[in-house]
Amino acid sequence: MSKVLAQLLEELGSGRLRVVDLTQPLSPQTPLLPLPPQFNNTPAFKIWELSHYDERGPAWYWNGFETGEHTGTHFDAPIHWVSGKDLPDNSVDRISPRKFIGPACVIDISVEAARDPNYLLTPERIRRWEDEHGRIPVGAWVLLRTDWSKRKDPKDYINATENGPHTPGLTKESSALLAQERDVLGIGVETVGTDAGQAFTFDPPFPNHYLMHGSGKFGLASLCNLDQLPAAGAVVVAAPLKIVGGSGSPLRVFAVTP
Ligand code: 23J
Ligand code: MN
Repeated sequence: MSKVLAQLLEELGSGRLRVVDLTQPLSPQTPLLPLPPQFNNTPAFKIWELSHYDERGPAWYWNGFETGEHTGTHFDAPIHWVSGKDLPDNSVDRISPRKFIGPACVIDISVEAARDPNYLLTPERIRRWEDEHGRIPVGAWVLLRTDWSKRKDPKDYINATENGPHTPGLTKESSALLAQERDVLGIGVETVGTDAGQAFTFDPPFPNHYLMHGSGKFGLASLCNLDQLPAAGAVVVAAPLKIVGGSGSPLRVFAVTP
């Protein structure tokens, strides 16, 4: 075995490296992105029992399930957005598995988001992170820590008023910087989608989706446990289901961290 792989297993075994689950539970109660009512919305997760060691299957338990591609903790592929529709290898089944693993850069805006639920990450805030931790490397996952996943009541998590949801996100200048000048794998967030709650009112609408996916970058939504990661030094593994032509998929996301 290669020396690094042997050392990886050794350090996982000894506890010098830890695996942190960044995935929220997937159930019919999982909160959903509320799009304006003129649009189709993603369906809730559904699950039904096929047998439970009974007459329907005496020695086995299993379920069927049905879900939206963008329900719960999920991956966004470039084909999800009109700006990425003609890019090569833009659906989940065609993405190289090499891109399912990359270093994590965790930008903590939890203080700003607690003060202002509509807070948007600025390029200045990104540059401040880089002054402290070094330049965001090519192929990194930029994870936006907002502590939003600690809002356990779906009402507080979605945080909607009569004019729509109020949740933090990125300015379009930040999305452009990360996609075009840093060549990241993508952006991961704790909120229900990778755009801010009010982003349907922005120009262009949902600018993070528009800019990221237009540059062939990915998204991860509804992450948790970002508070257990260092600002730099962890590695994220995020491998979506191989749905043929799929625009995204629910998935298990984890980080390996010192
Ligand atoms: C469709 C339209 C707007 C948004 C989204 C999907 C998502 O957040 C998503 O899950 O990709 S904001
Ligand atoms: Mn999505």
